[in-house]
Amino acid sequence: MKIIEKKREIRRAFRKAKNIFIMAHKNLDLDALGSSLGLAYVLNKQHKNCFLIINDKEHELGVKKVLQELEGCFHIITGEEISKNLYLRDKKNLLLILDTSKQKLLQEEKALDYFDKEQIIILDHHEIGDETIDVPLRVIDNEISSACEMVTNLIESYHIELDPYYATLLLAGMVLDTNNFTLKTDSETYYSAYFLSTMGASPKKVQYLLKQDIKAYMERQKLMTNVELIGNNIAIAKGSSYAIYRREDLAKIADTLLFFNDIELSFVVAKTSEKTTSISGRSLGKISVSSILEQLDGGGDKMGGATKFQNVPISKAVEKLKQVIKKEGEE
Ligand SMILES: [Mn+2]
Repeated sequence: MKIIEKKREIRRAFRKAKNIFIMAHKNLDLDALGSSLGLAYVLNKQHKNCFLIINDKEHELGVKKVLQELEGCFHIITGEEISKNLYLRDKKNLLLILDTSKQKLLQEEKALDYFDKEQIIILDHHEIGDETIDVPLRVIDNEISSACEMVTNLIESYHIELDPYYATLLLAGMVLDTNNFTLKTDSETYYSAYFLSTMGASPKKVQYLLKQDIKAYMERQKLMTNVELIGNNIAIAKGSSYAIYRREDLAKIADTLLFFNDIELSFVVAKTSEKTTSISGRSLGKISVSSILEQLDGGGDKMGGATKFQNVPISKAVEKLKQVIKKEGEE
């Protein structure tokens, strides 16, 4: 379902609410943050009290830059502070969930307790799963590039002048999730980018926000040098047992592997802590990542997913993964 089909209901819910809580997934990225701030900007203009729920203690580089630049501009609270910021009369609270639909991925899993189902709206571009939160008003469109594109569509329907800074943030989220307009990009994605550009979005600033740390890049490159191919379409990158990576980095490497000719499915197996071996998977869509990783106690959707093991060496994790891939291939 497309967001435009639900825009009336969504806007009506916004109109009725006084205090609006906005929350995205754990480990904020620029799509989660950009869509949250883009909406908060518009809702503030409609004289709503917006609260951004952020529990993350650490942020990736781009998110850190934005939060620093906007310090004091938004009301950011932790999950624990929800209750004291609720509007006390007439059910005028609203919870907006962006860029995920799964409870255990939320910044604050307990946030749902404070709201009736009718007071929760979900806007997400990942696939529906068993753990998807069931509320009457949700738009889960996994054809669209990003949460930022969804929010851009909604903002466009308001016919308001968007501040160039927020247009830039929304564009950054789209650039991130489409990997520079190479994945999940169609004419509507370009149209949204065009719209943001007319609002003053700056590609140069987007580039600045998405700039990576050279050391982290070098670490990732090391992982790219140890890649095993299964058939000609599945790539598995393996970390060395003494290097510890961030989970986001594994996902980024898996993304990068999909850029190579013939590769349809990619996995990265590496340590994410002394005792944890993690696997991150990505797919172009033909073979489902979740159907493989679920057999290894992980989760995700068709396009991407992850799992982790405690006290399992990398070689053993790779072996388990290969067994499941083989089994799936035979079916
Ligand atoms: Mn996203």
